[in-house]
Amino acid sequence: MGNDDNSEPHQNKYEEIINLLKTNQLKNITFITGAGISTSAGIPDFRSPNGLFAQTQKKYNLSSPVQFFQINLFYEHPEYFYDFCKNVEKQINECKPTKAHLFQGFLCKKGIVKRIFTQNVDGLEIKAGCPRELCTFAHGRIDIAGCPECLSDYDIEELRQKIYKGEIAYCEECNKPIKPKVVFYGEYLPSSYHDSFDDITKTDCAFIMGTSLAVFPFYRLPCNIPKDSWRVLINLEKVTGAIFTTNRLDFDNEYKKDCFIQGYTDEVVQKIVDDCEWTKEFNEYCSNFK
Ligand code: CNA
Repeated sequence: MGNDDNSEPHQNKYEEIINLLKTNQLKNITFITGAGISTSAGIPDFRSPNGLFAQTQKKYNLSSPVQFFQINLFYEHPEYFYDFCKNVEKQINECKPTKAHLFQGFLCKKGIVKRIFTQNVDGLEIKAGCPRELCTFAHGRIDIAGCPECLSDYDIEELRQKIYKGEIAYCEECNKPIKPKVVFYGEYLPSSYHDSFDDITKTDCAFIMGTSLAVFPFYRLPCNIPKDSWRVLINLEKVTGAIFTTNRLDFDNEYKKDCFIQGYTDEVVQKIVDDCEWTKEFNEYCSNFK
């Protein structure tokens, strides 16, 4: 774990957050997460050099990296995504939660989590013991299925069988191809995202972990956190999200409660746990999910 800004104000901010956690002064924590928290479980992210964008663009000879996840391409060539699912869906279902997921579950158990907003579709939050009602899967889930056009539900087991047989499932209502309910570019976010959005304005500390904050409208979430609340980014690189908005992340301003901790999410959350002197308690929590 390192930091490209080792200045005193930065270290002071980190120590203040640890002190607030240790003394139970943060009671409405929000998590804002992305694919980076699941890479150590074996699930590639989108934008890293060996991520899914690079893999799919090459395999399907696409003109742009995001094209594979465009809804129009899916309607034209559902077989591409079915082929992709055949390879990754089973693998994702067998993955275990990472330390970053378990940290979220651990804080939920402490009763200090307001909400978990994730862009991830792997559902590892649930496997880490985070209560379903606290989780907002902003980009859907891979383990439920439906029609992207009329939104009617479809049995995921039936879809899995079709995928493995190399057949396409079509909606009985509108004849569009069925897919797992993961949100593609060009699709609306689930209503649960809008229903829980207000929780972001009630957070006293947000941990933003493993995301490039590049996907609209999710990247706006940090901007809606109250100005007197903490925003802690734990990521391999510094990102600031939405460009044309007010209240952007600004780690270099010593007067703002924005703190960047550069590193692998699993290592950083372990350091936070250790610095809070929660190590034994956290290990006990994690041992339930081996
Ligand atoms: P992204 O754009 O690929 O960004 C990932 C970010 O995490 C980058 O800044 C990386 O540097 C960083 N990162 C990678 N590994 C680590 C690590 N171990 N520790 C710390 N930082 C790390 O992915 P986003 O989530 O920002 O983009 C949103 C997309 C990705 C959503 O639509 C997701 O549905 C989609 N996605 C989800 C999964 C999943 O469910 N696990 C996997 C791949 C893509």
